[in-house]
Amino acid sequence: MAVFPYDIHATDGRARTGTLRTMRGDIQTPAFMPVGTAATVKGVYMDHVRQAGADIILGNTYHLMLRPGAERIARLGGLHKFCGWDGPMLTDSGGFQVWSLSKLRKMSEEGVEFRSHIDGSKHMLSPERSMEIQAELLGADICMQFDECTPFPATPDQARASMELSLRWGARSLAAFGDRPDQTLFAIVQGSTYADLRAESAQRSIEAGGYGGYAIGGLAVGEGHEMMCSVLDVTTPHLPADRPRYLMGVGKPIDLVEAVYRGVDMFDCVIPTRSGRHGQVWTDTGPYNIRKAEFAEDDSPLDPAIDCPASQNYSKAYVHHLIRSGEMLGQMILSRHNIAYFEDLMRRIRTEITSGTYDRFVSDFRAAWA
Ligand code: PRF
Repeated sequence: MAVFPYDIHATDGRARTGTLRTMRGDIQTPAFMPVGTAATVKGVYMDHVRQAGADIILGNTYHLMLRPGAERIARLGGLHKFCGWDGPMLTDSGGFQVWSLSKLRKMSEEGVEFRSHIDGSKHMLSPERSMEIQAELLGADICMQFDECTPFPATPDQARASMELSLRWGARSLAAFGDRPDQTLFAIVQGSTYADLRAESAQRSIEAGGYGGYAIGGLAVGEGHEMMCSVLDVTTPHLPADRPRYLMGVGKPIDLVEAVYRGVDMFDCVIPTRSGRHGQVWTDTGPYNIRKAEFAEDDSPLDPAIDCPASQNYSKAYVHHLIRSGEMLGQMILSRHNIAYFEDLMRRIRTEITSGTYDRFVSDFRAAWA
């Protein structure tokens, strides 16, 4: 398989900034990937996702295999053509979404049998089927190994058994992925909150050989911000310095700032679009809700500092009115603004690392957030 070139331009403490070069274009890191679960970044045109500064988006095996079906997307020319995003795309392998969304799961060494959360129909995911869907049928540029996201809390024995299963599924994912010169496969490090297991999971994934990057899974599952930071502290030092590191399903702006500080390069999260649909506006001091009465006659733009039409061209009063009226344009404006805010934050993070001033940026950000 391909191992995409990853040039690290600057480091500052453990933080790094670089460029991951895929066949469909470059990804500037640290990078935030908007989530396009159902072949759409909900409520935002792909042009606008790109304009907001996203280099890569994420798609989901689980949702797409159920609807419209992975084979159908393949017949229609693959996921990029289907949804109109011609840049790099990463797909998650499906296990985590089965675990969080479907009922009647049956886990075995082979994989997971489950019923669709949409119509109750029966399906199966295994490392082999997940690789077929991600690499062959959807055509993702970056595919994820099939894994089990260890629930929190887990005893050391439960965490080890789950980690061992993910390592076996990782080996099967590697074998099934095969020889794909234009696509790459990332490992997923598990091990719950245990430093020794995180180190072992990283080490054995590296020894398995050939992964193009390393994800950190099993976090943001209820352990809390402080614990997540402690787990990152004991995990990133065991990952290869020359490969991208991806913290799955994270997070709020403060989580991104703290994770970059600990050496993470890539993130994905539904927060900008999901919370936008509920009226939330993200800023450096945290989110606020535009529904609040105090914005009813506030004629100022959402955020004049963000270079995005949604942030600059509509007043808080107008978006307040749209959201209160249940108008879909309100949700679209906020989703677009929030993505632009997250992408702007990543740009600022990259600039600060390049300047060697990331420490200072982190202290200021923590103070403003608190
Ligand atoms: N594994 C996979 N996808 C994920 C996770 C994981 O552990 C998480 C954990 N927050 C989010 N998405 N495959």
